[in-house]
Amino acid sequence: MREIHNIVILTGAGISAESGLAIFRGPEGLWEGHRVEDVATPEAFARDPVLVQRFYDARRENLKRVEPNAAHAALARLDEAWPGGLLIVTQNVDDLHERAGAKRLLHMHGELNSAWCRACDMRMAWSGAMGGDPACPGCGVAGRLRPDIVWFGEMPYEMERIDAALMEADLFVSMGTSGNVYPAAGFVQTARYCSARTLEINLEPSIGSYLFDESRTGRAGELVPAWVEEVLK
Ligand code: BV8
Repeated sequence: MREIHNIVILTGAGISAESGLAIFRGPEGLWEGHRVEDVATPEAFARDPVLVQRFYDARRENLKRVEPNAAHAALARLDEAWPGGLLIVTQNVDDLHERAGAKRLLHMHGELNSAWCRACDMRMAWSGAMGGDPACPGCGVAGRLRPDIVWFGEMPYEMERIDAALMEADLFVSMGTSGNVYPAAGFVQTARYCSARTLEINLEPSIGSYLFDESRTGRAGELVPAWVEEVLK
């Protein structure tokens, strides 16, 4: 068994499900209320910015009513205690990983609590509503703020840093993600190509489950703390 020094963890909506946040697919899924292309594409924003701002304002507001769960807490513990390399790459735009204390973390699809001014290109922390065309705190221009979120057709954030970590990884772990959305769904391939061990923890086998050396099915709130205890033993 190859010595494990560098770990890369990919998380998706499933890790926040037990905190009460909707996942994307399935009957109660986020997208069910809206067609993806109606709320999460630059074209949708150009076509109907009021609808898109309302969609994200509602999620930003809802985020204040939920708390991190045992899976977020376990990964924060791992981050605190793991002496080797660790990078938590989340597809989630919620702030539950950092509220649980995780530091070695990046949001490849952006963050709900961040605004991006299209006039001055500044990104800034934002916790209120963005609908109603507020002025940018930086340049003062009104109506040019958009959610700092990576929409479909847009380039995910920090892909170089992610690729570099995958190249160095001894272990790649995917948690709470269905493996539908690229380039995130392709990370397991890159990790395998770099001969890292690969583990999936998910409520059900994901689309790419066959690509993992090991697949554990169950709730993240139970399986992730157990896995972290194993690793830190
Ligand atoms: C891009 C922000 C160019 C918005 C998001 C290759 C092939 C086919 C298509 C493409 C391709 N390459 C690119 C595309 C197009 C597209 C894409 O992938 N389309 C899909 C739909 C086919 N990708 C893009 O447009 C990306 N940009 O490609 O740019 C490029 C190319 C190469 C390299 C660089 C750039 C941009 C995609 C990002 C879009 N933005 N989010 C917002 O949040 O509002 S994506 C969004 O959907 C999430 O961030 C996440 O990524 C995805 C949802 O997936 P999951 O998180 O996995 O959630 P899901 O509900 O699907 O699954 C939850 C899982 O949890 C389930 O399996 C369930 O069983 C499990 N679960 C539930 N409860 C629990 C649990 N597990 C454990 N415990 C529980 N309790």
